[in-house]
Amino acid sequence: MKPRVVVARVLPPAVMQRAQEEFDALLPPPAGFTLDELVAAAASHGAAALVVTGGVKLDAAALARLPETVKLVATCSVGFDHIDVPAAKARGIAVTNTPDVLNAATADLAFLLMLGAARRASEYERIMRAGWRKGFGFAENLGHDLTGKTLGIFGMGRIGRVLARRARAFDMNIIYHNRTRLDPALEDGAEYVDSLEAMLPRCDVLSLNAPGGSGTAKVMNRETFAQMKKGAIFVNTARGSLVDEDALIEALSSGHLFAAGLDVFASEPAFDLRLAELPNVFLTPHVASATVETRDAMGHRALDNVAAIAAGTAPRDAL
Ligand code: 8YV
Repeated sequence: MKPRVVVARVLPPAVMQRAQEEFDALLPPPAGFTLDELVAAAASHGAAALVVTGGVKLDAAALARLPETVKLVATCSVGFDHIDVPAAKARGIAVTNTPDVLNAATADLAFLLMLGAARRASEYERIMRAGWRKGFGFAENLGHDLTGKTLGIFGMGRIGRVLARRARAFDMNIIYHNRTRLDPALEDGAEYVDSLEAMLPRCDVLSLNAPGGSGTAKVMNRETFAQMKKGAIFVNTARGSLVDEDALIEALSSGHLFAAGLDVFASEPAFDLRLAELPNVFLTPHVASATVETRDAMGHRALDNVAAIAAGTAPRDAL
């Protein structure tokens, strides 16, 4: 008998097809299942596994509503702050994520944000769309080079290291802070700084690449933004929870920060619209992994984890 699976959100076509072929899969409506619908679907289908995405919040209360048949929640995301993993485990539910396959896409988007912020992409785009008719003076409306600048990476994990590789090709100096120093063989010239506070005054560009959750909540706040150089650039493709957005808005409005590139927000999708009013912010709607290739790979990786559990073997990405 094929394992019973409920897919909570519409996944790329090839992934949906594989789910149908390999499992007894209940697929979602175009808008995805709401939490109530997901709970009901899991019960009526007798699901052993749920395949979810980052948009499906499974806190302890939600997990408690799942039927006892559910033994796995496979999320198509590297982050898992939307799932209460200890609560899941306490109920005998394993949780898996999809690391690695989105490193390149996420690092690419971080780089797009860095360039977009440094080169005033959002302002220039708006000028063009408004029908540019008045030329700029030679010294007007200038952006900044990335070449030769220092990039600080907070969270030198899999994505941070791929970002560092891209930054090296732009002749940037790389410094990083992590809970623990990397094996020097993996540093490839990046310099370890043993605290965020010590790293901040040295960054021309700061990129957040650390996971969300209580350990990193609002690490960027009034005090830490003040420790950044005047004129620095701030980039976030990690989680909005790492940032006190009031403090960020102040730092951008006062000119303390030159610009920011943001893909993630404290509240999504209803993000703080004051950010959209600032000219020096380059914004994207949480799309760092949103490429055809990467979303396919994420979906397949989640199904690999379901298949492993169904076969009675340890899934590659158990949390
Ligand atoms: C997703 C993400 O956009 O993987 C993550 O942690 O934040 C993103 O890749 C998303 O949540 C898709 O499920």
